[in-house]
Amino acid sequence: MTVEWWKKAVVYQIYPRSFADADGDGMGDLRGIIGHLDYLAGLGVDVLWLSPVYPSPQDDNGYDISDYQGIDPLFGTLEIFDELLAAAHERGLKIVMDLVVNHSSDEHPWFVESRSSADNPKRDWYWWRPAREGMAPGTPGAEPTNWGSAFGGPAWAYDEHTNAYYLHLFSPKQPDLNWENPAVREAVYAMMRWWLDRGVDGFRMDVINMISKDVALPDGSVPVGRAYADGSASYIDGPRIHEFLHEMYVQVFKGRDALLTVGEMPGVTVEEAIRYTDPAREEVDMVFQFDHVWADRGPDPWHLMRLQLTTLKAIFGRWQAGLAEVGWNSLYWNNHDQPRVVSRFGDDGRYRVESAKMLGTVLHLHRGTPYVYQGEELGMTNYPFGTIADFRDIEALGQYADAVSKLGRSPEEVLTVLRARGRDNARTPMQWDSSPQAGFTTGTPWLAVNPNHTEINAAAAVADPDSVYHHYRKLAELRHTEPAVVEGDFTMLLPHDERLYAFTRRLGATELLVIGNFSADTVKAEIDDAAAWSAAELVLTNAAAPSDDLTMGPWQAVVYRRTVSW
Ligand code: TEU
Repeated sequence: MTVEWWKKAVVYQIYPRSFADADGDGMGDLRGIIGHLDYLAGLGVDVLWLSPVYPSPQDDNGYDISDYQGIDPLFGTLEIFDELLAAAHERGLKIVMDLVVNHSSDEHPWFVESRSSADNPKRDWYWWRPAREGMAPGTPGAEPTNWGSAFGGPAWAYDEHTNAYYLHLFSPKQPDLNWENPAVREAVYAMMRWWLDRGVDGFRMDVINMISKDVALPDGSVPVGRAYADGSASYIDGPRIHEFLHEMYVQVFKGRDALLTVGEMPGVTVEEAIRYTDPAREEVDMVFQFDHVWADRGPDPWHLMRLQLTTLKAIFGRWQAGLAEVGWNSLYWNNHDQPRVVSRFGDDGRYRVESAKMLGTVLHLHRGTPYVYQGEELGMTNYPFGTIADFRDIEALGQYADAVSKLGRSPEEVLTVLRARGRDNARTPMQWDSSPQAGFTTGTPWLAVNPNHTEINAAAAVADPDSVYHHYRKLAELRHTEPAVVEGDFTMLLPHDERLYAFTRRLGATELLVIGNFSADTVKAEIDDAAAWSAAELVLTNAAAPSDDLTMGPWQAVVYRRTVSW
């Protein structure tokens, strides 16, 4: 049986506005990416996923698209995009686009038409509903359901012009498209084919498990720490989701080779993921699940909770076992919505380099396709945010407003959580060198550069053979050269250990042992066969070889390989 190419691949996510600015306007752009393709090829990754570069009012940094078939002038032009695609392909790098079709921008011509009158042919392309029965339209509580939006406030916006509400699970500038309408689906598929014909290599599909809604739109209940109800039971893995994704596969992907599709799916369960990624069902290649990035989220969103390593292991163990026979995992610590992993699960002080390498090792040695988010390969850290004025993210600002103004939470308790978990941590400019704006821009960056760029930057990392960058390069190389990393089965060891993360991978006669120390303590790995393992080939580590009883130093990671005959 042939192994699909994307099982052997490492994907690198670029958040274009924060990657590299070639024209000095303080915002990253396509020419900035072109200028750093050799850096990416040097890292040994196979695929670049670009966060949205389409025309957009930038209410949610491009996840609000007003033209699906163009490039925002902030980033360049379609001609420059074609140049980027060709230059990437020349270096053996594929390009995957972000597909944001749960919602469009309210400035997209489809929505402009839809809101223009109640009998416009595009009216039904979005979710329009009258006010709640017996309530005056436009008054608080008159929304058709009690759902909150992800970015604070209600999930419905009142439009005086036609005296009706439209649904927006995210910002009011991101109205949800109505996938029940076949014309919407056809328009989306045609747009996707247009990009594939242009030469792009696949799609990362934004909140794609939310496109099918329960048309009854029932109310939800209000969670702790939130001002509005959670409606997600009506739109996560909704009634027609598998039908829609299979239809998309048939209409867009069937018969085309060498593509990659990954569905971003907040709240997806293992059971649903098996259906989404079973090749026989023809839906998507893999999904982004959220369980592990929600593992340090307590019942109250405004109380920080520390990660329990046993919880994290139970989550990954469940996903590894669940998709062992059918389907495929994607693996990630970071993306543009998550805080920096070295600050979150590692130690961004004394053991920054060691813990960044350990986290990379543990993740990349799981079964699944690993994703690296820009700067993760440098061990970039969270930003030292001060007040709410330092944040730009619509989510941070909206949730802060709800928590402080509507729920009376103290600004300081909310800020404590936003500083640790806020999305802007991921979005500070890429740190290329130690110069004043980190080599990101010659102008004023749209979001402040982390002051630690004088120490943490790509130029320094590439020059230092012991850097996090070179460790990530070795992880990509190991995936390309060792089939057991790609295809080996997965066995979790030491599930109850709160400091060590250990597992084996096995393919035929090859067995790998991976151990990561999630602490600054020196800890002995109490596994069967420790003496034999420590005599095996040490393929990769971030420190000196452990002693012959597998005693792991602070934040140490090891990968051993041996040949077994039973
Ligand atoms: O994110 C989906 C999503 O669920 C986010 O709300 C995420 O869980 C949250 O921000 C974590 O704090 C996708 C995109 O990745 C995100 O950037 C967009 O804002 C969102 O969809 C709407 O398009």
